[in-house]
Parts: sequence; C-alpha cells; structure tokens
Amino acid sequence: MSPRPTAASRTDVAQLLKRLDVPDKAHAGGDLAVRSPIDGTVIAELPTHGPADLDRMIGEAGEAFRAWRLVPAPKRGEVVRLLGEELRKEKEALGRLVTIEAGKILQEGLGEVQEMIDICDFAVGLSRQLYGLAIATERPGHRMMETWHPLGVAGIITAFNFPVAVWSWNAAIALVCGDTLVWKPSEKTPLTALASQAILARAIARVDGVPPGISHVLVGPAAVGEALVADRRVALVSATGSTRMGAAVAPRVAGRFGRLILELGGNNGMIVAPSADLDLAVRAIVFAAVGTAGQRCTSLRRLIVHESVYDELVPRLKKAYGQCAVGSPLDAGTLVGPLIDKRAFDGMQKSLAEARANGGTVTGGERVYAEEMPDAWYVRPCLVEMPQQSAVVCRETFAPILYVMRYEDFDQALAMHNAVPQGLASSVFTTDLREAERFMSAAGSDCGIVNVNIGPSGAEIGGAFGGEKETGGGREAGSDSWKAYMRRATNTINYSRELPLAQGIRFDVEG
Ligand code: UN1
Repeated sequence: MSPRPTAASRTDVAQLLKRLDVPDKAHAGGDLAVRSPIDGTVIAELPTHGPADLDRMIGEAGEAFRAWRLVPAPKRGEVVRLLGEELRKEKEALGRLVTIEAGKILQEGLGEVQEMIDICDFAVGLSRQLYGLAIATERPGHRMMETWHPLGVAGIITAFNFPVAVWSWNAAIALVCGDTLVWKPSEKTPLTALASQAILARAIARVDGVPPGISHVLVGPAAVGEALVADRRVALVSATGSTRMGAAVAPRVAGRFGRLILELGGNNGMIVAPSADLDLAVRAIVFAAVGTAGQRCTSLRRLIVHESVYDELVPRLKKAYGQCAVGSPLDAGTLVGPLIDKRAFDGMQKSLAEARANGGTVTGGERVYAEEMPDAWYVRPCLVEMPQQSAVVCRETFAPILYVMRYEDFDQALAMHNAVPQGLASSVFTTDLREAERFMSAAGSDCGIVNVNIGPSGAEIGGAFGGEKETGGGREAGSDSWKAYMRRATNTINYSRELPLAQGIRFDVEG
C-alpha cells in the first residue's frame, strides 16, 4: 500500500475557498467541524445557523419571491446562464473542493461540476419555454388554456454524495421558474455549498434588477432542516437522501399541503443475459458498482446473471476488482476513494457479516490504509456471491458492495429485479431485442431509470431523474421536471355575448 496517498490540506482548502469568494468568517472559528474523508483532517470550522437565522432566510426568500416572480423568465434565465459561465471558470477549483470534502476522485469531482454546467444550459433554454397548452373547449366563443406561474420559496435538502450537482438541478430550474431558494446541504459537505452560493452571487451581481435574497444557504444540524421542512412559507421541499429521511420529511410537508419532490434510496440492479456483450458489461459493472466508492444513489448494488454466463463473467469481475486502485481521490490513477466516515464503514461491515451469515461468499471489502490514515475509511470494493436475494440484498447499503446472483430464465430475473422496495435505476445487458424491450415495457423494470447496455448510474441531466416506490416518486433535472417548481392555472376566457355553462347546465336567472 505505498506510496503514501496524498492527504487533505487545510491550506489548500483555505486557498480554494478564497478563490471562490467564501469569506474567512464563514468557515473558521465556528462549532461545526468539517472533516475531509481523505484522511479525517479537520478542514474548516463553520458557524452554524439557528432558528432565528432560518426564520430570517425564509422571510427574505419570501420577500424576494414577490419581486422575482415578476421578472420575465428569460431574464431570470440570464442569471442562470451567467451561473453556468462562472461555473465553467471555476470548474477546476470547485471540482477539487468536491473531491476534498466528499472524497470522490478528481475526475468525478469535475464531472459533478460539469453536471451543474449542463443543467444551467438546459435551464437557460427552458427559460424561453415554460409552455402551457391551449385546450379545446366545449363552449362556443370561449378559449381555454393553461399558464404556469412561479410557485414560491423552494427548500432544497441535499446529501453529501452529490454535494453540489443535486442543488444545481433544483436551483437552476427553480430560478428560471421564478422561485427563490433556501438550501440545507449535508452537514458533511457545507463548504462546497458555500462555494456554490458564492459563485451564484457572482452571476447575480452581473444582472440588473435581481431582488436581494433570492438564494440562501442554511448551515446546521438536522434540526434546522426539520424546521425548514415544517415551515408553511416554504411552498416546495425537494429532498435528496435516505429513505429514512424521506419518511420523516414527507408527512410533515404533506400535513401542511406543501409540494414535495423526493429522491431517496436506490437498490439498483442489472440483469446480464446470455447474449450480453461481456466486454462492455464488465466495464459498465465496475464503473457503476465501485465508482464514487459505491456511494451514488444510482450505484449498482445487485447483479442478476444468467447461469450460462456466470462462470465467465464473475471471474472477470474479480480480476477487474482486484485491479481497481483504492487510494486518495487526489491521486491520479485512483478509482476508489474513501467512504465518507466511520459510520459508513461500520454499516458496510455489518451488511457483509449479515450476507456471510446468509450464505454469501465475499471477495474484497477489507479496510485499507488503516495505519497510514487511521481517521479515514478506505475499503476494497467487494463482490458478494449470494445463494438468494435475502433481506440484506433488499436493503440499500451505501458502500461498494455488489451482490451477485444467478438466474435461469428472464421472467425469474425480472421478478428478482423488481422484488426490492426501492425503484431508482436499473439496467439490462442483452443483445436480444425481445429482452431489451420487455425490460423497458409496462411489465418490465419498475424503476424511474431503465437502461439497456449501459449501467444504472451516470445519468445525463436532459432526462427526468428519480424513481418509484421507496425512492420517493420525485423527478428532478430534465424533461418536464420543471412543472413541479411552478403552479398551473387553467384559464377559460369567454369572448362571446352569451354565457353558456359547461356540461350544458341550464341555470336561468334574471339580472
Ligand atoms: C445521486 O447519487 O444522488 O446518475 C445522484 C448519476 C448522477 C447523479 C447521481 N448523474 O449517477
């Protein structure tokens, strides 16, 4: 395990934050210690916000909304266009900060910023669309149409694993839709949030007529997030994280009739059929299962392999896994960075013990660099060959564990695939058109993302992102996800001299 992996440096972080316009007082001398998962070094101490700050932020965002909703959408789009421009300039710096704070390799840190840039481009185009429909009416001399209006304050809750991209999917769309923002990032990744906010501030400063207070960042523990969710002034809550978090958030928002977008756990599967191109499959599996150290919502967690290709595929995977470089995400050549913290490591080991007890054969999964970096949690990614899809396989463990199972016929594979509570991303590797189409059909995969001959992770922003069942049902990013950020009005206009009633009702009244 040599040479020694590159450590996280507080000086490096301070320089990056300076470059990104985050003032010193925002990240020093406070009570929230932020540790880099690279080696456990404390990289900042942030002052946290309390209930009074939250109240002020929501108040200001509400006030800003009343003005922002009147700014023409293409002009709102100009702010987002400039956000994309500023992000292009800072791609390296922000990408590096993502790597240091979240532990994903530099390539993925840069990819995350690229995802932000892409959604900005998408949202700018959208700012000249936001289409409603003209609808046929049953009444003569009438016209019916729908219009889309800004909704209000959007509360955005994000997780550590995509600390900035998920915010940008919400923020770029919400801003062109005329909403204002209060963002509660993960307590584990507040620095990238402050940096993103500062980059947005640069864009805002370049456009005249933007009301003050359209975007806020709330730094603090889960309790401030709970208060954000419960506040009636927050029209929409978009929350990304665990199913447990979603189960706590959903009834609170529903209880006050707020709008909700949930993007929760995934337990993403891939079926490898007899006709699969195994060269492609091996590459896709490894990227999807070990990328981001298995800490994507879309990570591949279940591999359902036809018995006729099992004995060829699994040894190839073991070989590929053995060659995956585990190490500091700052080092070129590393493919697998650290887990976010000890809790994640303990959760992984607990699942592996359970899998073993259920007859699973584990290859990999052991801790590495424990001596060099005792406060960091590096693991070898692991394959677990399971005799059946037992309870541990049906649970999402946020770590690089890939459960591998056999199947005999496609119906059985589909049934296994759908027999988990989560429904985010899925894929099939096959060159059989019938199997591919069946997988995408009404009786196929029950997920929100259904892929053929690519893995389940790494979605582009142009499509709607999200999933079914315990994943929460929300959709973010592309397609028509924007509709969740606006309110729809159905307008019926009478340009006749009569007053015909719908459904042919007669209601004769003298006036
Ligand atoms: C997440 O893990 O929360 O599809 C988001 C992907 C990325 C986004 C993942 N574009 O893997």
